[in-house]
Order: sequence, then C-alpha cells, then structure tokens
Amino acid sequence: MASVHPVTALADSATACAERLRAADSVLLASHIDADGLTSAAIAATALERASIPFETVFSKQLDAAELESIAASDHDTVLFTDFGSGQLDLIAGHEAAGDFTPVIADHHQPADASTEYHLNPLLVGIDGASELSGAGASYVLARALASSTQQDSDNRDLAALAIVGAVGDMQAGVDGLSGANTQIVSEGVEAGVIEESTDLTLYGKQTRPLPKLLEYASDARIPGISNDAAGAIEFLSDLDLDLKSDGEWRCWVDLADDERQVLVSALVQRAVKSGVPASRVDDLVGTSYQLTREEPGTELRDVSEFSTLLNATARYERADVGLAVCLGDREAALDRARQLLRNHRRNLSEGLEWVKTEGVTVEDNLQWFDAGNRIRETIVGIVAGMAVGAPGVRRDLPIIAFAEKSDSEIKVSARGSHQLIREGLDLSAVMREASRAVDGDGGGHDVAAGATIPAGRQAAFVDHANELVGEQLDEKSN
Ligand SMILES: [Mn+2]
Repeated sequence: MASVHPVTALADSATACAERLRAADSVLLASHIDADGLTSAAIAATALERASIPFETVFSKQLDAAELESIAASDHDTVLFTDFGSGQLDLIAGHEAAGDFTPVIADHHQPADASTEYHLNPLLVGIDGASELSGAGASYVLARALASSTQQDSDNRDLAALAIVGAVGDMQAGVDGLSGANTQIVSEGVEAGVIEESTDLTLYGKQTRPLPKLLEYASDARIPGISNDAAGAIEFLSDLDLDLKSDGEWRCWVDLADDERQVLVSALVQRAVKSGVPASRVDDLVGTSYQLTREEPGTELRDVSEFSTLLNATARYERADVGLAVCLGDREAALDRARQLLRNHRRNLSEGLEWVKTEGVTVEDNLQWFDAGNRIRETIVGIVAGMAVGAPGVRRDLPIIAFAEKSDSEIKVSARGSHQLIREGLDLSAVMREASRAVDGDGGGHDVAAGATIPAGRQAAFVDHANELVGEQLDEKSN
C-alpha cells in the first residue's frame, strides 16, 4: 500500500487521533452544518464504520458552551469533532480536564488558546486552513490513518471524492482549481478512480442546467447581452452552427461532444472580448473543474460544485440529516428531498432579490443598506445582499449591509464587499465586530463577507457606526 498519509506534515497527529479512536468504547461524532461539515461527517462516519468503531452523529450550527454541555452529557467516552472544535478548544479542554470526554479534533479553523493531545489541524503545521485544506480534508487525512491502523479491506481513498466536495463548498477552489494539501487529496482520488480533473468551462451548472440557463445565470461572467439576459442567451446559442436541442429541449453542457464544447467556448470568449469584458474575466471562463466519476452524469452529484451547493441547501434549512444521507449514498428519498430543498432555496433567493430590487437600498456616504424585516430569511439575507450588488440602484463601489429579523428581539446583520474595496482597505470583519458591539451586539467574519447580531431597534445606530468605520478604513489606506 502506498503512503497512508496524503499530507505528510499531518502524519503524526493523524496517527495519534486514529489510535485514540481505535481505543474508544464509543464515539460521538459532532460536526458543523454546512457542505464542508456534512462531508467531514460523512467521511468520518464511513471511516469509523469500516473500522468497526461504534459511534453516533450529531450536528450543530455553532459549537458554543450550551452545545458542549449537551455533548458532555451524552455517554460517549470520546468525542470526534469535525470542521469545528479548534476554535472552541478552550471550552473543550475544560470538559476534558473535568473528565467528561476525550476530544479528538479534525478541523481547519484557527485554534483557540489551549491545547489537547488529539488535534489534527493544518494550521498547527504551517498549512493554510483557509485555502489549502478544509474540514473534510482534515477528516480525510484522519480516515486514511484509520484505515491503515485497522484490518479492513478499504484504504478509504474513495472518500477523497467527499473531501473535494467539502473543500469546494468552503470556497477553497479558484479558477485554476484547488491548491496546496488539497491537490494531494485530488491525486489520491484520481488514482482511486473516484475523481476526474479537467480543464473546462467554469460556469456553474454544467451537469444540470439547460444551455440557455447555464449562460443566463452565470452572472459572475457579466457578459453583456448574455448574463442575466434570457432572450440574449437563447439568441447567442441559436446563432451558433450547432444542434443544441434534442427532442425540442435544450441540451446541457454535459451532453455536448468535445468539438461542440470547443465551438461554444470560443464563440463565448469572442463575444466577451468583443463586448469589452476585461481580459482577466474572459480568462476565468475556462478553468479546472472536478467530476465525481462514480456519480451519474447529468446529476448534481457528478459535478463537485453542484454537489456542494446541494449540500448547502440542506444545511441552510437545518436538514443536516438529508445532506448526510446523500453523502453516505442515499440516491432515493434523501436525494429527492435535497433537490426539493435546493429548489425552495433558489425560489427564496429570487423572491428576496426581487424584494430588494423593488424596495431599493439607502445609500450613505460610505455604504448602502436595506432592512428586510421578516421578508427575507435571516439565513439567506447575506447571499441576497451579494446578489443585489450591480442591480439597478445598487452600487458596486460601496459595501452593502442587510438587516433581517432573527427573532422578536434580535436582528441579523450581513455585510458584503468587493475585492476592489478590500484592496482599498475595507475590512468588514472589523466593521461588523465594532459597530455591533457599539449597539450591544456582536459579530465578525471575513474582510469581504461578515455578519453580526444586534438587538432589535438598533439598526439606525448600527448604520451610523458602520458608515463611520468604513469611512475611516478607506481613508487610512488612501492617505
Ligand atoms: Mn470548513
């Protein structure tokens, strides 16, 4: 058998974690609810099952003190945390010291200030957890170590497929695909015959969207007369010398032969160049994509990015059970349910977007905002805010802040910026944290996308603080 450690730097911690799990009486597997967390759990669950280690699975949106209390109250001697745990290490270490359970952690988030023995995290060995290894990747490294320390048939390399879905779900892939430790997992998946890597059109929906929808919905490409333009997309396709319909229905990208794909790509590139789309965005039309070779062509599961979107749709509506079942191979009831959740999610997004377009945004000196009240779910208001940028009346050169009711007493705040604004000094993570704390709330996140929760009725004061903070950040950088 080839090396069992796809990421050599993590070999020692993976081996130690695997040994601890082997010695457990029973394991509670606790994982985060999102595409990366669901795939992390599916990888860990499959590996534990194959190693004949008894376990139960629980999911959580946020691993806080209350959640850890309930985990501690279950009677498992060992708790395996995947895609979270590192950031809550201080709390977890407290439970460990109290003898509640032995923690084993496979995560890629920034560790809190504490330490524990069985801790597998790329950041501890100088690997970037934001771009080079996901929670699912860390779980995969653990799964490979578990296979090698048990008498079992599988070497768990087939689980690389789910690890890649998790990494892509956590936005670790660029136009040129995955990088760093992730590429070692891709290689193992290719060797195991579960992953295929190819250079292809980068637009989302190659497996499941009829060609006009594939082009129309590719809003990132921003090709005038095609993106966000149903009639324009159909006209563009009809003008090509290709037979793109079958039985009167538009075909999907996946149905096209190589030569047909080439004709379409070059026509699209030509059209983009002619319409004045910047060269960098034209280049981004083609890049690296990953397919799961054991999945049915023409399904969401065949394409890694469509698979991760399907999982996120289950997670966003708190149906981790559905997402996990799909990851574990349910292609009947769970897959149907997941598809239903995704349709529902898309409907919610487009209704939310229509609402913002109708109501408009309020523009301040340094930001723009809208308050959706209970018209847009708080779990999707951030995505809707991001989608609204560029719509008539919504500016690209200002960050956007969105409010939505979380409960009677709490308001969810979501903020989105652009990479251009980040280069100019914007850090929405700091803005959300400081502005929310100024109104008795709390928040944080990333420079380009962040969130907060504030008490109801404090929106106006929050906008004032945020407006001022953004102004300071952009000023400081330009001076
Ligand atoms: Mn993750």
